[in-house]
Amino acid sequence: MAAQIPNEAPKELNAADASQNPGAAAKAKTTPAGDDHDDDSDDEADGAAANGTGAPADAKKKKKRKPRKKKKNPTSQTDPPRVLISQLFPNKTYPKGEEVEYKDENNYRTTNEEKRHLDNLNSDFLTDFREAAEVHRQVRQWAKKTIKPGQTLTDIANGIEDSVRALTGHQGLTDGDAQIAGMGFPTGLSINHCAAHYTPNAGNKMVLQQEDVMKVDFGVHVNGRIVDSAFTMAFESKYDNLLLAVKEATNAGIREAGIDARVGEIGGVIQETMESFEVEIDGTTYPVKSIRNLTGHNILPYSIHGTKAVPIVKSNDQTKMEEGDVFAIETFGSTGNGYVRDDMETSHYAKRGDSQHTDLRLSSAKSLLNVINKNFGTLPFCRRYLDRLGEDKYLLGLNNLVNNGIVEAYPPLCDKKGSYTAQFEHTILIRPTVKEVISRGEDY
Ligand SMILES: [Co+2]
Repeated sequence: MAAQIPNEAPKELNAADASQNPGAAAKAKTTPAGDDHDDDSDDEADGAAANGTGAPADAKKKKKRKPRKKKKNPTSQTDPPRVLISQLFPNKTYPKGEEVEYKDENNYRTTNEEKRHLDNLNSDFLTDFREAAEVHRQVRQWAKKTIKPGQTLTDIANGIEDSVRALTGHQGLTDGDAQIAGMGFPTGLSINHCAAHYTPNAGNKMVLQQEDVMKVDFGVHVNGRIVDSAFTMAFESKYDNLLLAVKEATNAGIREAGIDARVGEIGGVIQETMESFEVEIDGTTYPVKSIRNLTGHNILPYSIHGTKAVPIVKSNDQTKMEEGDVFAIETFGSTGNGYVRDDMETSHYAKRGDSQHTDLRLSSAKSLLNVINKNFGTLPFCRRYLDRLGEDKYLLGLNNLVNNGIVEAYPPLCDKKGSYTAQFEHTILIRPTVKEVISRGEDY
């Protein structure tokens, strides 16, 4: 999700994430081969149980009669993705992201004993982030090869979200389940001049078009460790330079990030990279502009927008990145004004972490807040997530929570009509020893 620089009202936004798949997740059937005797199958379990009761002969006999329909533990991902990621990587040995050594005076950290010790103390943190990142990569890999013009945005969003929930093993339909693992925030599917925070609400019939430029921004979390990563899809080559500009700008931001790096300077490098590109679309040449009121952001447990912003234009912000920080580095390029405004119907919301207890007089607001507390806590959600929990007629209550400052609304953010915007985003961990681009994949 992208964060937005407030203008009049102090409003805080985050916006983009996306994920990618690093590895080659092959598709595989989960059905076992007929004569594999070594998997833990139902049959073996039966046999063991039988042995335990001292009736081995019976057990054997039974085993022979039974047609083999055991499930072998799958060793590769399915299409669509439905195999638990923890099953594909036994003992939680999830792939690392891209590890980058710190530069210059921080280079000693890579091998420093004390820093390595600090790193080791953080193993749950790393494991959770790496699991979430691998889910992101596998789901986005599938999304990239599957998403085609002609599909509805609703089907695209459901396809991604069903996959994330399946791979984390948490459907999020019982109290607290969505806070163990699952969607880190709703799937943004923002098209053309819209840069961020668009996802379909119920009844949305929008269909992806051949000429569209779509930002796919979704988050995956495990135990509140949110991986925020985004990419842009286009089906016409005329947009190639726009996408390339943004991809390179994001990579420049990632390269500049590190311990003691100042965010305002990172913004300058991002802008310089972005604005060195132009793109010709249907005979007109446009400079590619950084969208100046969108930013990257740090990420805190269960909180997609921390307290630090990473601008994507040059700024005097002297805030430093520090050991232990987690950042979403995201950049947005535009052929329009390079400035976004709220537009269209809101879909994204999140309970504010700093909300005071207020005596709500509206009973529908009170009961909806209960639902939000039990299911999402401070994780962002969208209207579709309330629908799937069986909530209806919640809009009055929801707006009341927004007006009381308990829930924040994140409306879609759009540049001028007729323009095109693109986004790429990665989550990076500022570890004591190295910078880990946790969501890096072969795709971006
Ligand atoms: Co973000």
